[in-house]
Amino acid sequence: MYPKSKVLIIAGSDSSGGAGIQADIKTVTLLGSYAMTAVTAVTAQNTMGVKKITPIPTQNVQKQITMILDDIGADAVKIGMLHNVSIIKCVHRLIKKYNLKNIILDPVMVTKGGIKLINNNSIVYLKKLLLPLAKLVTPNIPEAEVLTGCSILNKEDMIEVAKKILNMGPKNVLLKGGHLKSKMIFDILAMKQGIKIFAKRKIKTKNTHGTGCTLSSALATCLSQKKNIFKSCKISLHYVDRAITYAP
Ligand code: PXL
Repeated sequence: MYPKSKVLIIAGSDSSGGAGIQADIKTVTLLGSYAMTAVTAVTAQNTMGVKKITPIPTQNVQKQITMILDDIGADAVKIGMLHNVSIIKCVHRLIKKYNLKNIILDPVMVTKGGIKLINNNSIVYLKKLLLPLAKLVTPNIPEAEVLTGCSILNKEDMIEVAKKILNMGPKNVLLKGGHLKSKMIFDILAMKQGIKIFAKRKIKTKNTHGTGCTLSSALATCLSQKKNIFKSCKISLHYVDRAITYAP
């Protein structure tokens, strides 16, 4: 089948295949588009945890991206683990230079097991350089707390914090509620026009590794296929829900 659009993924590799670039390629492909990648770091990990993280030199990351953009082009860009300040600055420069649209920023910070995928200094640059360029940013609750310095205990806090992040420059914010301890999950979409809340029952499972990566690449794919923000969120959240239900 002819792919519907082209998606550039800038992220880290997860050897276990559940998260990172591997989850992204599977998602973009399953949703009918063409996946291209720039690898920022290689992790060695399995279901028990991350053993080693090796960053790719910035010049190499830059070349991966420019080779793609000078030839094939991209209808959307999914940004995941960027690992360090040098790579963040490089990605910022290239987004500007190529005037890239439909930037989906997953502000990846730590793994579920608590391993840092980005250092504190990087968070400053992520906020300053990349948040303002994003069409959509997709923090989970711990990431939203780091981005704003506010703590989140309930749905009302989530709405306030999503609005705060929106004021930091991105066009839209999808704040994912899976970390709250409740039977329902509320995901908050903050747009310039207002707030939408997606509610669903939490699925009791340990198989949530890679759900953030999968969601952000589903969103990038939907936006690259010219679906609007609300419809993209609806389709992508449903896709991840099904992926969790049927995870091996
Ligand atoms: O889910 C966050 C994440 C992103 N990218 C890579 C990862 C992980 C979590 O393990 O390994 C490469």
